[in-house]
Amino acid sequence: MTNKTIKKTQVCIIGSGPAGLLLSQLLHNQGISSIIIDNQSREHIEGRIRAGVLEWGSVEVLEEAGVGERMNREGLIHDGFELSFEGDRHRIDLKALTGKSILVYGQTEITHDLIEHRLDQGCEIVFAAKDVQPFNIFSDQPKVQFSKNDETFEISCNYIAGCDGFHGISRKSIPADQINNFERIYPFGWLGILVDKPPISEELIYLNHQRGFALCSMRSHTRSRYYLQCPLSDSIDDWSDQQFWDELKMRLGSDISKNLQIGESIEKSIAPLRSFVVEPMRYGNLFLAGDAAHIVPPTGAKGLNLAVSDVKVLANALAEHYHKSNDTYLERYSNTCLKRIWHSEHFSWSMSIMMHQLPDFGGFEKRMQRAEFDYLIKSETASKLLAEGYVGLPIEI
Ligand code: RFL
Ligand code: PHB
Repeated sequence: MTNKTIKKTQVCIIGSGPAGLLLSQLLHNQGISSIIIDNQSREHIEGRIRAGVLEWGSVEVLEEAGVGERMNREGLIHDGFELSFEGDRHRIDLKALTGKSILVYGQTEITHDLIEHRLDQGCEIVFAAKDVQPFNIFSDQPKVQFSKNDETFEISCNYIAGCDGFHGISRKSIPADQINNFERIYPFGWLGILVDKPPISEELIYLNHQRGFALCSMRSHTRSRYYLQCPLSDSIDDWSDQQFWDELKMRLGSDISKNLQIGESIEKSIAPLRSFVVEPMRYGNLFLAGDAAHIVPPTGAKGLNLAVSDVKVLANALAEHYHKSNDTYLERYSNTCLKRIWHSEHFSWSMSIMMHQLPDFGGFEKRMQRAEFDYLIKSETASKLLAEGYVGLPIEI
């Protein structure tokens, strides 16, 4: 028989992305213990380039969690963004239309800040764990087993939080007949590039050109992030930096691209676009949160923000359980989250459809896209609707 090291905690968290780390931090602030297990190394996790835009509601949760110091110092407040459609430009004034702004601060930085905080406070984060497996999910003593350096470990807990992203093990551990999946896969991807050059513009630009979608974003005043819609069959080897810049310039047009500063890429990657939701987000004592439960296409910048709102709801529900023996919040966790999730799913889906070139779109559908854009220009009500979706609904717990 092989030896097993057994540990105990109140909440075992699978996944050390923003959802898992922030949940652990919010629980710690409520005096609730957790252990985090991830199958990737710390270097890999801290090196991933992902989201860049935070809703104000997310900023407030991160501040409340105690990890807002660097974010508030280095993050860039944006009061609006720009849409460009076949060369016609329209600014969405978020501040004037909704009273709210967004914060440009990289997910990479949030993850780094959270890992530092959690380790400083003595939280156990197991990186590079192998064969992570939740079991006894339906009992009042669920467990998570994994191995590391040829040793086997078992974490015994009250609850498991499945924060292990779309490809994680948590959702897959739920019997298929106990959940419903809703999915749409888009017939294109986003090719992203990171470059140490000042951004092309002070605000983000989302652009639909007949050659495809493009996005001009940033991480700071000296670091820019650009995306191009590309065929799913492309690989990053098909795109030299020069090819990327040439294609971006064509889509931006001379008016916008005159401010483009190009350079050698420091990261390049292709991401597929998907909409996905699982219902419900709970099975026994396993709670799913973040990308483990839902995916949005990145066009609306919602994925990270949904991860933040899920774990805010979950941390509150667990605090009600531990401190007030009140389980009503845990019971309604899935329904509470799904309302906000479906709103963001709809927003991300509709913004994606308006701003991309879809291979099966003919003349009729293209005129529908144009009509939607023209309506945004003409109608403050239409712009306000888009602005409200972009800054995000309030987080209700
Ligand atoms: P993550 O970040 O994927 O973290 C999951 C963690 O689980 C680990 N893991 C496992 N651990 C143990 N056992 C297993 N079997 C495991 N399998 C996986 C992984 O190693 C990882 O550490 O999920 P989380 O925490 O739910 O966070 C979600 C966000 O990462 C995601 O929604 C956003 O990045 C999406 N997103 C954006 N969201 C925004 O809100 N604003 C944006 O501007 C934005 N831009 C983007 C994006 C996502 C993009 N890509 C790469 C798809 C731009 C892009 C290009
Ligand atoms: C990013 O900067 O990575 C980014 C910004 C806005 C989006 C998606 C990604 O909608």
